[in-house]
Amino acid sequence: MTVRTAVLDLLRAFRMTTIFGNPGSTELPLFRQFPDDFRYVLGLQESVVVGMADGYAQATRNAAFINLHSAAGVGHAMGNIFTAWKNRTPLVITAGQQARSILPFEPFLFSSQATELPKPYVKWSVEPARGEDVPHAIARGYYIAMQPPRGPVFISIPADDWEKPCDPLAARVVSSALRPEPRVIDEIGNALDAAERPAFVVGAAVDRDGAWDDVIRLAERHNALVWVAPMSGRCSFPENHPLFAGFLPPMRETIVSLLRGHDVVFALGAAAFTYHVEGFGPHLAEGARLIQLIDDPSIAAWSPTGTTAVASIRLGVQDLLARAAPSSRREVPTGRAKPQRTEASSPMTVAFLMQTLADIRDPGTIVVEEAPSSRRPMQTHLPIVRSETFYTMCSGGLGYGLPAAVGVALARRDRKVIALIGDGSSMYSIQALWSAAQLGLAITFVIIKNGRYAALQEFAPAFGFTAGEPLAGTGLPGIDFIALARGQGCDGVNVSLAEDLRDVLVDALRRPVPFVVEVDVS
Ligand SMILES: Cc1ncc(C[n+]2csc(CCOP(=O)(O)OP(=O)(O)O)c2C)c(N)n1
Ligand SMILES: [Mg+2]
Repeated sequence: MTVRTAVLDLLRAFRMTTIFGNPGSTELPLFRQFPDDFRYVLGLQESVVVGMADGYAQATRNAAFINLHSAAGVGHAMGNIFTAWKNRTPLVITAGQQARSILPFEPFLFSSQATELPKPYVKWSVEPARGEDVPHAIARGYYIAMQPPRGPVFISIPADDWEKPCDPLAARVVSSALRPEPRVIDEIGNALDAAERPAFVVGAAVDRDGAWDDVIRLAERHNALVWVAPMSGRCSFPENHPLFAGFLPPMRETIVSLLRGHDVVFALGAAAFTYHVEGFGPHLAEGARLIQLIDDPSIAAWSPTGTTAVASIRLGVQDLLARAAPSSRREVPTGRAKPQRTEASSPMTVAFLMQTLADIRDPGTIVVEEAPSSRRPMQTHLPIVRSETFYTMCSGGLGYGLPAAVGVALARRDRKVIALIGDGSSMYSIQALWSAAQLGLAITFVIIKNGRYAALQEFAPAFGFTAGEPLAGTGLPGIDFIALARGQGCDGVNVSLAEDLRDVLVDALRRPVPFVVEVDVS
């Protein structure tokens, strides 16, 4: 047995027979006699590779295996490694290194401090001391990546290691979902029972942990309004439920005001809170008490206030449900008002685009979004109503959504995937269209073309710009997304008239292959 055959056996045992990568010389030895039961998914830039793997890992609920090229490949990948870290996506990232015997001579395309390069955005990083230790490093990396809170790990592998003889290594069962302490569950449960007007704030970890149904039951038991935590990467509560209240923005004062009147705020699988702009004063209105259930000890440690249980969200909520139901039922609070229908206009609004999508999509359709200024109208007009049907990034780093949609679609060939991507966002990793075309995935890419970085322009007043003051570096004229798509084997069509939109989208969603719909919006 060689390191290569031992690693391939381990990957089989871990159900990681899809390798996302972009190869270079130092990685080639892994692919000698590449076995038939493995599949190599090529991304034409390393940010695409990691974005696809992230979507795939989230949709399969298992770590994805990545192979990058030495320092240069890890460098290109770094933005989406940061995103995987924030998304808490389990990834086993390997990268080639030059052969050990020439490392003293600073060889071409080596990585001088390979394990330092991806830090601090990996949970663990190693270059094994001996070639024969590589299988153990990959197994250990897999278990670490899968331990909550999940995340990426990094293993640097010198090129000559793959042929080294070594012993086989059997996969193990490592169970790491933790139950909360009963004492703390009692404290949280008592606070919920005694609350007059409780609110839940749900974050991505709820859906990630498979706690969707349990959280609905808990919210219904307590008649609690349910808010979405700022910058959630997944949907964790049906957005058409009567208890659904809406989305909290990443702004301290606004959160305080939106949650005013609630005496107990229960953050589930969510930081309390993620801020994007400077804010001052209390984090919650006076008299309100924060309680939190989170799988991330680091978030638990920086929470400014309240009682926190660090545990599996699913097991924690099940423990709360196992308590006796509160004797007196509160009145049912009023959730978010139904949005007003919006009218067709010329040019078309993003709200009209989202409303049209909501009218025609099947509720089981998966939406992957990266369209910063379109997010508000999407949240209003395109409700997500089922578990595991919405993905965006928790990091804010653009260049994730387009490849993530490809990874999600690869994992879920049973589903239609709609990628809602801003014109600016799509250009960070446009090569993902090529992978989608090669893989024949049924993705509808809706490119929201406003010709600019609108989110930055909308943000400018917060930094002292006056209305209408020009903002450097935010115009995006002259990009033809249909040409870019066709050049990569993917067909597409432009829509500029509101009256054409519905038919174009219906046709795109019926296609069994990827298709780009470039929508001109105001
Ligand atoms: C990697 C990275 N670079 C830059 C930014 C800053 N940024 C935030 S929103 C935005 C504009 C995105 O443009 P587009 O996708 O067209 O969406 P729009 O704002 O027009 O809705 C930019 C550049 C970022 N978040 N991530
Ligand atoms: Mg734009």
